[in-house]
Formats: sequence, structure tokens, C-alpha cells
Amino acid sequence: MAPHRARPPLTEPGGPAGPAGGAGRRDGIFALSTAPGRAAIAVIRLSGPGSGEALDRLTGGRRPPPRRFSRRRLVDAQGGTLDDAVVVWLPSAAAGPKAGARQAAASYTGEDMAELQVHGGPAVLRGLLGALSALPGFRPAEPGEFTRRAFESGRIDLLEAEAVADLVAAETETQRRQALAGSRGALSARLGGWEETLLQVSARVEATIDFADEELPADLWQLCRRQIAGLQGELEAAVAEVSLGERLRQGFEVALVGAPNAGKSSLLNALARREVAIVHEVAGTTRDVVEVRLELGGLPVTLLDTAGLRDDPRDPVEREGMRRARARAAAADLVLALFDGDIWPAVDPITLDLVDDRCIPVITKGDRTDPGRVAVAGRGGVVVSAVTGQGLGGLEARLAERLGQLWGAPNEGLFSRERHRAALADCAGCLAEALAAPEPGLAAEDLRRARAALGRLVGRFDVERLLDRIFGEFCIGK
Ligand SMILES: Nc1nc2c(ncn2[C@@H]2O[C@H](COP(=O)(O)OP(=O)(O)OP(=O)(O)O)[C@@H](O)[C@H]2O)c(=O)[nH]1
Ligand SMILES: [Mg+2]
Repeated sequence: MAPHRARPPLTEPGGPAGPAGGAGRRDGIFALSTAPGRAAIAVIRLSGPGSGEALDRLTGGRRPPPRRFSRRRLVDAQGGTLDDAVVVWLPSAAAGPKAGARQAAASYTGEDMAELQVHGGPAVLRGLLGALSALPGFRPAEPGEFTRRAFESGRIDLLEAEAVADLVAAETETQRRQALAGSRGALSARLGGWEETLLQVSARVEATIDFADEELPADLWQLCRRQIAGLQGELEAAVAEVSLGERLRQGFEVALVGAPNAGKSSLLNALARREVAIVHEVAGTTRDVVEVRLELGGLPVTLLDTAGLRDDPRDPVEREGMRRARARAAAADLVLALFDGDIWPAVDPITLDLVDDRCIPVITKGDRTDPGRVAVAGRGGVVVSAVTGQGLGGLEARLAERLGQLWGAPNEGLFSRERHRAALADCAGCLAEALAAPEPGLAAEDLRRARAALGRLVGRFDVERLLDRIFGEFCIGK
């Protein structure tokens, strides 16, 4: 679906929407949209009805032609030069033969916008942001406010807005693909299909009520029930998929467990390719759970290093560490159960007891283990050495394969938030009630509620309550 289709605006232009709404003309906003710090180029964006005049002031009256990169000297209110920059003027209405006709807004926010590509040094930015603050009617943007305005002007729906936040946060290839699909309307399209079916079935149910005495196909109500049941099944599948979507956003958890000194922290560091956790010959070094984010097979992974497990630790801190280790391992998607290569093929019974189908057994310290003994006892385990790097590639491949199985190959455009789960489950629940309704008249009301639940997902109902939560997740400048 095209990302830039027009939708009816949800709030009146210039109305009291947005965190800094007020009567009359809407505030102009500006923000540094690139990361702060030193860079060759930094991008500052402006949005709001006063953006054109702001650009006039900043360029000393030389507003560039629309949608053309133009080199301009940027000046402050006293005419002093701030920077030599590339400037783009993005009026909300597209020019051309159709100008003046009702058409899709031609900027990200749906308002007049400008982008300044400036030298990315702290002093340049301070000067420019200061000059922008001094512009009448302009203020710094809140986090996510540009995207919020895009939503409020009807250019994108809430699902697309959330996907924009995910795209900015994406760290791995799979996250990027999913978020990009969502920002281009993949989730909205799935939702649109359900809404279409729901509308059709609602109309049929209403017909059985309104025209009960007239000639209607005898099995119309039965047909409706079949359609409702089909839709309910699809929604329940979508609810089930949310946990996968959440995993993708938050990362799959892989816990390392084993006896003290089994080599957990060494393996964590080797997989992370940096010294994250303390490694020491003292047994019981690690107490807290140490987390590292990695990408494996295109998926985000959080590796968890944990306290070594042993019988009866005296130290209360170590005991607490072990409690946390067990809890995190129980909740993890996959577990690497580490067996100390130094004592192999003897195995630590506590770790052995934890082995289940989420586990990959790992024999550590391969550089010190007799290869003959390891070969005999391989049994699907991977032999690694944190010292020589032996087996690490194989372990990563095994992990990527297992994660790939957990991930499956879902649709592009996964529902991934608790908010989605609640609305989809609510809709599925209403459909279940419609199916259980003794007569079409009662089912019609359930179907109306089901439609409202779907509408909430794209932001057509209950909007205000949601907005601050959703847009608060964003970076400033997006
Ligand atoms: N030769 C060799 N020594 C290793 C290897 N991995 C770990 N060690 C040594 O084993 C000892 C314990 O390593 P750690 O990584 O701290 O073990 P741990 O499982 O995190 O231990 P706790 O945090 O105490 O539970 C250290 O002296 C490491 O240098 C390895 O692959 N080869
Ligand atoms: Mg450790």
C-alpha cells in the first residue's frame, strides 16, 4: 500500500491538538533530527505553517524554490552568518498542474516544512538552534512530534507511526525489514482486510434484522456465522503472533548456565568479541546477570551471563545470584548449558538437570580437553574454547539455526505491541460473542464493538488517550 495516501484529518488544522496546541495558528517546531555530537553534516527540521517565513529570515529573504536542494548562507536576526548550508523548502501542498485541487499533502508532517543540512559541529548547531528559538512562533519539538503531526494530519495511521519508531530503533536486518514493511502500511493493509470483511458481514447481519419479513436467502445468517468464525480464527492467529513480534522488537534471550568456573563469562566475552563480564579463576565470580546485545542470523539476541550454580552456597549474595540465574534461564528462549571441559566427561548434575529442549549443550575449554573423550561424548553438544576460538563459529551457527526455528517465517508486518494484542483479542472476543448470540439482533451489537476494537489499532477511536504514550517512545526530531 502506498505510504503517502491521504486520509481524512483527525483534528482540525490549527486546532488544539498536540502537546503544545492552542488557539489560533499552530506552533512551529524545530529539532536536530540527526544524532547530537560531532558529524560532517547535521540535519535540522522545521515544521508548521510559519516554516516559509522562518526560512525567509534564516536565508536573508532568499527562500529557495520548493523541493530543490539549494545552497544558502544562514544568518541570525542581526544578519551575522551562522553557516553555509544546503536548504530544502518543503511546502505541504505540491505544486504543478493540480495545485489548488484537494490532494495529498507533500511533506512528512502534512504541514509546511524546511530542512537545513548544516555543518555538524556543536558550535554551529548551538548557533542555529539558538537562532531558531528566537523565531516568533517557533519552539523545540517534543519527542516524536513530527510523526505525531503526520498522524494528526491523516498522512499515516497509528500502526505506521509505531513502525516508524521501530525503524529508527531497528538494530538488526529482520527488525529493519519488519519495521519498514509496517511503516509502508503492511499492518494497516492486514487490518484493512479484516475491517472490510467485518463491514460486509455487519451489513448482512443488519439486513437480516431490517428486512426480516422480506425475501432474503434463507441461509444468510448461517453464511454470516461462517464468515465471523473465519475472521475470529484469523484474529486469534494474529494475537498469537504478537509475542513473536515483541521478541523481535526486544530481542530473543539466550541464557548461559553452568557450574562456577565452567567458563560462562569467558564464552559470553568471546561471543560478544569484547570484555563484558569479569573472568576469574575464583569460583563464583559472576553474581548479577550480565546482558549483551548481539545480532545472530539477522535476529536480535540478548545473551545473559549468569552466576554459576552449585549446591548449598553459604554466601547470601551468591545465593541470590543463583536464584536470578535460574529465573532468567527459565524465562529464556534458548539456554546454553555449559559443561566444564576440564572435568568432562564427568558432568555437573545441577546443570544436567536443567537440560531440556531449549538447551544447546556446550563443552567448554576445548583447548584443554582430550579430543578423544569429547568425540565419544559429543551427543549433540558443541565443543568450544574461549581461548583459541575453537568451535565458536559452529556454536553461533547452531544458535542462529535454533533462533531461525523459533522465528519461523511470519508475514512482513507483524503486530508486536501489548496495545495490539489487547485490541486484537478484544475484537476476537466480540466475534466469539457474536457467534454465541442467540439471534442476529444481538450479534449486530457485538460486531459494532468488534469494529471499534479494530479502529482503535489505527487510531480512529480513543485517540487522545493513546497519543502521548505512543509518541513518547520516539527520538526528538522524528
Ligand atoms: N584454557 C581455558 N581456560 C578457560 C576457558 N574458558 C574459561 N577458562 C578459565 O576458566 C576460569 C573460569 O572462567 P569464567 O569465564 O570466569 O567462568 P564462569 O563460568 O563465568 O565462572 P563463575 O562466574 O564463577 O560462575 C578462568 O580462569 C578462565 O580463564 C577456555 O576456553 N580455555
Ligand atoms: Mg562468570
